[in-house]
Amino acid sequence: MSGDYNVNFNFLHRICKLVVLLCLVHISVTVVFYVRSLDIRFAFAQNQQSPYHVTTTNQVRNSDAKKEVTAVVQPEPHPEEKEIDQPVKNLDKCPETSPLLVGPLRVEFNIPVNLDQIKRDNPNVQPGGRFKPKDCEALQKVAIIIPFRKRDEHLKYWLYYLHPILQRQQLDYGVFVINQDGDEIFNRAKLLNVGFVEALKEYDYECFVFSDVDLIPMDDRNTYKCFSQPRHLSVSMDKFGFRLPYNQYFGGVSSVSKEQYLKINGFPNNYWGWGGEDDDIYNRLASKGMSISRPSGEVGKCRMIRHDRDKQNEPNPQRFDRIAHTRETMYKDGFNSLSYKVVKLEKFDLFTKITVDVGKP
Ligand code: UDH
Ligand code: NGS
Repeated sequence: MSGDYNVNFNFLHRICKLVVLLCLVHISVTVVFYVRSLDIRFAFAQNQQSPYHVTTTNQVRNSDAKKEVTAVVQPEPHPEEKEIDQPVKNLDKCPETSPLLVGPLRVEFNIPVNLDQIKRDNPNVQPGGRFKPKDCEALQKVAIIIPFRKRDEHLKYWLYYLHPILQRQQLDYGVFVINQDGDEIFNRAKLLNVGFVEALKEYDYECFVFSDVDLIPMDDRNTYKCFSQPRHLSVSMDKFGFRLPYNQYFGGVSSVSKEQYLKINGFPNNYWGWGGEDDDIYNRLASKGMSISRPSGEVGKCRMIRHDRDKQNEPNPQRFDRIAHTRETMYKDGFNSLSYKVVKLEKFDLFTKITVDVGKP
């Protein structure tokens, strides 16, 4: 009987050991699977939170691969950022003639204009009066220089009409208003020299358009750019009955390339008061063998805002004597003898205003 009991006990003991072993195996397997599931859930949660795009979980787990992944991980761009992040597109050159031109324009000065409205109407004009086309590379970088003092009403009309025209002409341009400080006698040509120098400090301009503040083109085909010869743009002004007053006339609005300007040592600095400085510029160009290019009388039509003679800009009695000697004086009076002080530089929405002390006669 005791022998039977022993056999049964041993058998039971073995069965129990086997059950315990099986339990242990079961627990181990469960623990392993649980830990693995935790790992996967953790990795998934990390993936969800990260702004970075990680390729696979396997790569993250392998510590060597992890280094590699860190190196190749790239921020996923925000949908709206995508365009900005793109490398600068290789734009095609703008066509020789802009397809946006409309031709003859209605120009009048009895409508009210205000700067806020002009700004709203020209949302693509950047601070300082800068613009460049976004779909093509402009053919020229043009600085527009306006000699100025106390003509704010005229400037508003100029900005109102010219910004839309210049954008349609697909130019890469900036508008510089060169404001003569103080109440000394006015010096238009010296202000133009200052504009040339100051504009070049800001950007690699290759063409300079010099425009009186009161002249508005009546046709957007009169492109404010440079040509192989210096260009006279205001060729048929309303005040002259839409004709040239004389053949050598180079006043109002004209353009010269950087190269043409430097060839003539810029413009004279010693024409104080009204008249003759534009004739001196003409003489300089002619003496260097250049001729004047012009648009047709039809395309070159423009209107002048009527006004009284400005104070401190009376006709210069020395002008006739000076223009008789341009060829002798031009090498010592001009770009190479220019001196002035910048008093203030202001970047407005639609133009850059540079106030300068140009001295006195
Ligand atoms: N300018 C000013 N402020 C002045 C003087 C001139 O801003 O006090 C600028 C302005 O850009 C002007 C340009 O310089 O368009 C040329 O000025 P100007 O006086 O030589 O030429 P404009 O044709 O007047 O403007 C000429 C005299 C008009 C007398 C009219 C009498 N009815
Ligand atoms: C000439 C002036 C120019 C002037 C032009 C038009 O006589 O400076 O008239 O003037 N030359 C001389 O006086 C030597 S305007 O009618 O636009 O004021 O630009």
